[in-house]
Amino acid sequence: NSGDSYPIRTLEELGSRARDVLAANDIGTMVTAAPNLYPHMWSWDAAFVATGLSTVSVARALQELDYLVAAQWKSGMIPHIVFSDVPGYFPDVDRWGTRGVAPEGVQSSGICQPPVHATMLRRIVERATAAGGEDARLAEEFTRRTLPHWVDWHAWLRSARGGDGSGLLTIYHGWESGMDNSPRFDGPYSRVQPGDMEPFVRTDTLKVTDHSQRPSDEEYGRYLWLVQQMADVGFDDARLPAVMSFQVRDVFMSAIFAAASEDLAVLAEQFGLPEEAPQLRQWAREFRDGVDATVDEETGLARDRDVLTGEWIGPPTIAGFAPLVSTADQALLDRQLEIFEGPDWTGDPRLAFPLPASTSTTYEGLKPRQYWRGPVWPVMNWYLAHCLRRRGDRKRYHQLCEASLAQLMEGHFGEYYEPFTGEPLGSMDQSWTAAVALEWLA
Ligand code: 2M8
Repeated sequence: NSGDSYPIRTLEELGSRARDVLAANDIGTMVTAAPNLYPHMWSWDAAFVATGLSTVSVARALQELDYLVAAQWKSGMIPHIVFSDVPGYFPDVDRWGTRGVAPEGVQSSGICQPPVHATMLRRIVERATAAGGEDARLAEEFTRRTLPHWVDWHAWLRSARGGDGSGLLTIYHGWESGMDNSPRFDGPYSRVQPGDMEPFVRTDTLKVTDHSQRPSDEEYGRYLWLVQQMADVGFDDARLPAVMSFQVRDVFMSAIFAAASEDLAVLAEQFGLPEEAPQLRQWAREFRDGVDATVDEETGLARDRDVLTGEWIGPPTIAGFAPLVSTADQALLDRQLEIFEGPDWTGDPRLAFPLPASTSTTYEGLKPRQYWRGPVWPVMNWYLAHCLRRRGDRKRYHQLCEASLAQLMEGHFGEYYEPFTGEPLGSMDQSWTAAVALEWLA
């Protein structure tokens, strides 16, 4: 897509380039997460991509969610990757070993990702309803038809991953959090000891040739070992707690679940499943409280918990702002916003743009070029801003919008950005970056 003039000069041009990126990554059945590095559908990427697409075509946006929902497992789990036939990504479906476990005809991974779907669907429905006509009709038809699937997805999360009374969801792989190598997981991963497994060759480092932007080989060994542990028990939810050597109560995913359960309750009331709403609202309350209870009095940030050691997880990462997504406690919200805008986060004067990095910029473990260890992620900026706007905070939405658009004008739709220089890193033409550019412009 790239065109030949960088940086982009006008917002119109930014929008048209973003649409080009999504069109170029559209292989018909799905919009792949990125053209080269990620030639498949990722669960939470697809939700963000759908909302971006809905600014162009509601029909195409719903098709994206439809394709994802068609891959739902019998248990209710929505898998984190739905594979296309494009080769070149590792681990592929064979390495996952999900054939025979995943539904007939579906090629998928065997883990999940953060449940942003209901929140994004609500956004699409609101946009389509405002537009009226055919868009409104399609959104209503889609929502009525797929609601039971989204409810099953939330019920699976609550029962298979969140039934221990903590009000937090447990993940069995860092990939489930979506923030793969965040320092949040260094402690839990340090206790994962890979045993005998098939050798493997990474493909990500063939594509992102500056390897310092990706996780290390040692980290990948642990990632693959966890896949092996799950495959050995046939991805049986009931057996995972006894075998997995990585188990973390993920605070950010839990906040997303709380917010999305509320959004799903609203959709259920509007589109023919009102009897599900009380249960969904109950889950929203339970997980909102679970998230609030993790906040460290001293730092004001929310924390994950290592299930296997019972320890709180300390590093100051963007996940610490989980209450911005879900809390109903005004004092907590105010404190979090003060930290968010303070010198350790968006108020750090060294930043290229006042946007939240994936770890605090004053954290000693900050790696400003490495994936989830420091770079700024455009998709996170928009998601957090969206959550603030939902609370009625238009001022902060507009501040984040202005900073994000300024960042994106460099024109590459990077997967992530160096916080101090604004250099695009990881994959270029990343779909969810283009999608949130369209949301900012909408
Ligand atoms: C990254 O994760 C995948 C594994 O799931 C990878 O590195 O191969 C993460 O940033 C994740 O959050 C994202 O959904 C995925 C696709 O963009 O890439």
